[in-house]
Amino acid sequence: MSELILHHYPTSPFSEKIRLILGYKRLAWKSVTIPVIMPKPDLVALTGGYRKTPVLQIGADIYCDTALICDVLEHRQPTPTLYPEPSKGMARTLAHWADNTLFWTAMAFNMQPKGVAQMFGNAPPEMARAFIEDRKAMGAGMARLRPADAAAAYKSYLRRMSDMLDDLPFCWAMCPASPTLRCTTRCGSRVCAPPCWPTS
Ligand SMILES: N[C@@H](CCC(=O)N[C@@H](CS)C(=O)NCC(=O)O)C(=O)O
Repeated sequence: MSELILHHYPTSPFSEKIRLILGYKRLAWKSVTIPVIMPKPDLVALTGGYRKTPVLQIGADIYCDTALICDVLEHRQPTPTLYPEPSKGMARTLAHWADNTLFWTAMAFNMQPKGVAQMFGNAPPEMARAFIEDRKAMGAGMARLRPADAAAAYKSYLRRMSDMLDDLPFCWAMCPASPTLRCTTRCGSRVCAPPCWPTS
């Protein structure tokens, strides 16, 4: 069977989602570290133009988007499952919410000046500027949350997740919930940085 190769970079929350799942399923994998910002000539040549992170390669097959990558890994290694009955539908619904609503709210919250200062604290200022410009170009035309709205929504989401998790390792106790949810939450509390996208 062809080996799993993950194209990723350490600080990417969506990559962390897949790294956690690879560990959860005890799958061996090889790592290719890709650039955090454009240009990414090797990656886009491989994907046919897709620039986002991560990308899974299995032989000559390339899988973009972590929802698809989850299904591929679930098929390859069904146990332990990401989608246990009877909460299979709930797990997918939670993952979709975490990958979209929660992720973008966390990004809007973290991209405020204090968050950016924290993320790029020890890095040269050009690095922060290049990152912000790259993500602005990538998100051109996207609706953006205002910082105050992002802060209010994010706090509320964190409270809800805390209520759901309580003393349990995962949401709904027996299911691994959404690793993105766990990773994004850690980014939100500034343990893991940087977020991927600016909002202003
Ligand atoms: N829906 C995609 C979102 C992936 C995504 O937005 N990844 C971020 C990194 S965490 C990204 O691509 N940022 C821009 C980049 O890496 O060039 C997925 O689930 O894979």
